[in-house]
Amino acid sequence: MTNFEEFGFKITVIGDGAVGKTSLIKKFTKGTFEKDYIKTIGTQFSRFNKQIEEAVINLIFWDIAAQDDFNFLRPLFYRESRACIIVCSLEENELGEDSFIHIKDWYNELKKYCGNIPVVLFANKVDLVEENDLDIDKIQNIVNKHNFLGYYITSAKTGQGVIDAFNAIINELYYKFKALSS
Ligand code: G3D
Ligand code: MG
Repeated sequence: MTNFEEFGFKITVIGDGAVGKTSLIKKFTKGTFEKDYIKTIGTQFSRFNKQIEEAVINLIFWDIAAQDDFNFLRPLFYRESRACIIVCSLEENELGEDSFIHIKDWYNELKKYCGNIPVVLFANKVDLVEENDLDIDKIQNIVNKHNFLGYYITSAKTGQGVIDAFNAIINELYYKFKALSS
């Protein structure tokens, strides 16, 4: 009989409103997940299980609703996060541009509550832009500046890049904690 090892990871998903956080999580979990929206604390969480090698990974994604009313609950939102996904939107309008400028603010908040946990950047809504015209240097520079693990170009609408992006951060956590536990 195989002895399955179990890991549980909380991953927080942050970024400006309407960049696609909830849509990305839905796309990755194929909508088959258990979903709870906690209106009172402005947070949605989604559970998802995945098997890697001989291990079962229990994931819980905490998806911030970014309402300022809930600032006092930020410590609860961030508590015990093992990794973080910061989402911005590539769309060429104020929402997209602001979401890029605010990456540093989200990152600073994360650091305040979680210290140095692994962070990946998802640049979402690529379906709304001409991919060949993307300023990749601008994205790479912010990744280098903050020491993010990397960036992924995604579309929650078409699914482009979504599975690979989530799997990258999950694999990173799995191999890190597997090494620690053996
Ligand atoms: P949030 O959780 O970050 O606030 P949502 O963002 O997931 O609620 O998405 C906000 C809006 O953007 C939604 O539109 C959603 O369908 C859309 N969206 C999310 N990801 C993508 C994407 O990759 N491409 C495109 N074209 N749209 C996307 P509505 O109209 O439902 O509010
Ligand atoms: Mg949302």
